Amino acid sequence: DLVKVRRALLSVSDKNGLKELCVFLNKIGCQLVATSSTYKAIIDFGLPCLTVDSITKFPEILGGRVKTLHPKIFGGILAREYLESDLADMKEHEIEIFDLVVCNLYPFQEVLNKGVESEELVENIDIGGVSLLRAAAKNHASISILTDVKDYKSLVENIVENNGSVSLALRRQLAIKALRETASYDELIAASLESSFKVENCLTHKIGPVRAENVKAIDSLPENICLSLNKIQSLRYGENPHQQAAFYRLSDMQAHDVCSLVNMKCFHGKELSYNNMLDIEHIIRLASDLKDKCAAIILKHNTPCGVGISDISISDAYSLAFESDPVSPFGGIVCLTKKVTVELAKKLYETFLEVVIAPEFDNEALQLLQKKKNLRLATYDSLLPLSNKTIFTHVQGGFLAQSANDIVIDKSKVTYPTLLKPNEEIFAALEFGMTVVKHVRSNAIVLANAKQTLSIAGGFTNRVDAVHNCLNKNRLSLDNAILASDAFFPFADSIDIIHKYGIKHIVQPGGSVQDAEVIKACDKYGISMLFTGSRHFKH
Ligand code: 93A
Repeated sequence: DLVKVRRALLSVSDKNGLKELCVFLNKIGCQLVATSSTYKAIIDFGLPCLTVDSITKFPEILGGRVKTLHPKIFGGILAREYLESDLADMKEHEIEIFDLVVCNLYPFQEVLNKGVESEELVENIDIGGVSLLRAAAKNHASISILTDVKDYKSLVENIVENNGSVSLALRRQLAIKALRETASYDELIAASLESSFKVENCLTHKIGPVRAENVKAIDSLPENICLSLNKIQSLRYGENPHQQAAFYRLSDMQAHDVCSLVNMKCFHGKELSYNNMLDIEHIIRLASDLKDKCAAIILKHNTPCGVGISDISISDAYSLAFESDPVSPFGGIVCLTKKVTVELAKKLYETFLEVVIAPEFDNEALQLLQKKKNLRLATYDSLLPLSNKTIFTHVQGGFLAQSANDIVIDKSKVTYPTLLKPNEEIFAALEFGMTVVKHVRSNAIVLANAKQTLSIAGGFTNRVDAVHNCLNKNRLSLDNAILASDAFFPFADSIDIIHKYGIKHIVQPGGSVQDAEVIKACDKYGISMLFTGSRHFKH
């Protein structure tokens, strides 16, 4: 299981720690072979080294695009010393074995941070280095692969411990690390090219574990951003009349827009207020998640208070949204995903609303609604998908940034832990409930059926109070009602309450240490529960 380190290939962009490593390798009698600038550095350390060219008898070409891509190099990395036929090939073609590859890749992230042109960015896509990592990782039975400067020390210690050899355990760990590096490196390149070419990617692509979970997703947010803000307008006042306020917009909206205020045109009514703008931001995010449906959303104070979807008409969707909570819409805002008809306009006219936003308004509907001088009427061009967008939240002296919460339910993560499973109609209600609860301030609970919310409770500091509040204020029939929770139930106590109200279906992310207890309680009461695996905190 031990592999002696007799010959090493070095090709590193990051030269940190290189001297100490090479001094050590030289001391144990390991021959060093390196690509051009790595070779120069090693010679400058006063150590013996061979160039890759002297092995391949072929110069680096295309300005360095082809350096190590040669059978004399890759044969030496991929050969299995325990296989007769491999050894015969090596002999025939005069290829010598490498026992160690030290390679870190072109610093794509650093170049990206400098905000260079895409041509320079493309030049920093490493090809040979990625292949070196991949080949050495594949052949970890015979070779070690070092890619992170931080791991040089562990390798040296391992070699000392094993009298000049590397253990299989370490070679395996290094191989896994190298493969993770190539995966996240490629993900970063794909994401940056997608945003620099400013294309909306219409090809389906696999959302693998790298994209969903890898920390690189966070690393791919920029290191430095030069925010340039333009003052669009002064506002009458802020959240309260004694606060001053203005609306600023990023000058480069392409990279950062989140579909909100920016592509929305307010064409009638009083000037938009600070609170109107915040509410519009939040209602449009929820509308984006329902953009393929005929949906009506009523929202107050950043929180939806009624959501309806209909197969019949947009007017029907609004009635469904209004029905569950006819009190809260007073002074609220409404967003529709379809054209406002006269039938709907008549209903909207009956309530005091601050803003109505829709893709279009029927002429007759406009005539009626424009009679209300103060009511703001607005249109939007399109509801952009939330994916690949960065969301900024202000704090004093800075911003917090995160990528948009662009999933509702990731079907590959869904599990059915209870004895009873939901049928198709119930699944539709569970999906709808989860869509809405995602946009309610945590801790949030939503009661819904497949076409409307029945009750929405949010902003609670514990889950059981949210459950209580939601069930208690519901005034509609609970037939086929489902309960959606934005995060897991920490205890089974909420399930006891849910059962008392006769709810038979729950959707929640799961992931609590008490999940087993929660599942047991559901099974005891004949409740079906779906785990989505995706939490939707909204703070
Ligand atoms: O342009 S490459 O993709 N072509 C190659 O064949 C190749 N081989 C190694 N870049 C290649 N490398 C990379 O060069 C390594 O990943 C490393 O980052 C860098 C080291 O080159 P130098 O020693 O000249 O600085």
